[in-house]
Amino acid sequence: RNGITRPKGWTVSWHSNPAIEKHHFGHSHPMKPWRLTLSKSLIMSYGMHAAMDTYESRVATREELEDFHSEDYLDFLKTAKVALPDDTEVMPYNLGGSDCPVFDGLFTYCSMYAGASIDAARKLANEEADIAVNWSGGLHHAKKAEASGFCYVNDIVLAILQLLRKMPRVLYIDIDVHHGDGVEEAFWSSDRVLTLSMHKYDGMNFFPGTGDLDRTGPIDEGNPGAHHAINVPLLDGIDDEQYVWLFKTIVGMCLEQFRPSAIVLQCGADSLAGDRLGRFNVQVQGHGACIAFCKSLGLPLLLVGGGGYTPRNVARAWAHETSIAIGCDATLDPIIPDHTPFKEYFRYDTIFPTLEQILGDPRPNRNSAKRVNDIVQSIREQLRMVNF
Ligand code: VJV
Ligand code: CA
Ligand code: ZN
Repeated sequence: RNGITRPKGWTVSWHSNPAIEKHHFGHSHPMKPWRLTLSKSLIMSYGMHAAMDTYESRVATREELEDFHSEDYLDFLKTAKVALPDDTEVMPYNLGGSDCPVFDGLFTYCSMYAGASIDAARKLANEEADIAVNWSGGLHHAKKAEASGFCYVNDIVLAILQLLRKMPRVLYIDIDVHHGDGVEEAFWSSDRVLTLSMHKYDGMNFFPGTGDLDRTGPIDEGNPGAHHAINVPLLDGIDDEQYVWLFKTIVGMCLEQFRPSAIVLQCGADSLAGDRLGRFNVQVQGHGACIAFCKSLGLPLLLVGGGGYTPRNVARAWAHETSIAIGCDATLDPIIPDHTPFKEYFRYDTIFPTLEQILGDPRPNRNSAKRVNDIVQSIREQLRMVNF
């Protein structure tokens, strides 16, 4: 044990349930809920659970889900049957394809990760926690009446709606390698939520194909949501230095102009180097520096998961980020504890498996210094139109 103790005057609430982790999207589907088991075992082998208030995730109620999703979509999601191999019938709501398959227990899976984000948001709204963590959430592509990109229910939108009951303004930040289109769309016409997503954007070639720099909100002037969508389109191979500089600079500007009452941070781990679907060269240190920066702002902070398709790297990042939330990152032994279940998963990369060392073929960085500066300049001008 690293002797991790509960920080004084500081509460982190941790929301999880093994029932979520046992679901399967199907053979060789990139989304693997057991990456949550791997993350949890790493967190617990460091003894970090002892420093948090731990809660078992529960299913969201029908009423809670209807805060965002349409009744007909929820009806279908609840009753959808796993297709037989010879069944070619297409399902509505973008369900049943290879990205969003219908699998055993789908509705329980969705309701539970949503229930966890809703509970986490309520802990913050009721001032019962300073940071609330739900690594099973962060499913940012789900729409009001449509599944999309491995996401069926948008727990982030539901959590933000909870926060808005008590707080005037919420800043949403999304460091998943994909564009946070579902959250952006849900609050497109609102001036109470500022959405900021950093993602790979390459015309229509990378999912979901939206999130260009000039998509800043509704274009009809007078719509309260105008200018309240911030998009940071990036190219392959961005490194820690550029990524963290962009993050701190842009989030800093958002804070000044928008003065949020709380921050919701989607910590998608597919922006890490070596991700099966991602294209960036961000390390555990850089990814974690974004979480540390948000914590340093002293606002109620909701951390949710998201993408992440190289499970051993996902577990490293989210264990490291849990330690940042608690404030024990500096004292954590970088060598992964010997008694970690599934230790084999961390053996492949290094001779001495460490928490922060991930394997990633260093991709050439296609982001020039000029490009990065131009992005900041453009967002600076956009934010001049945003006033709290
Ligand atoms: O690019 C797409 C859509 C297609 C149609 C479906 N085929 C399978 C892939 C191309 C246009 N979808 C993306 C969705 C990414 C979702 C990311 C979610 C998050 O991280 O942002 C938040 C949790 C995509 N990229 C890769 C795949 N789908 C993919 C899906 C598979 C697969 C391999 C790759 C589904 C099943 C199997 N292999 C067996
Ligand atoms: Ca993103
Ligand atoms: Zn993603």
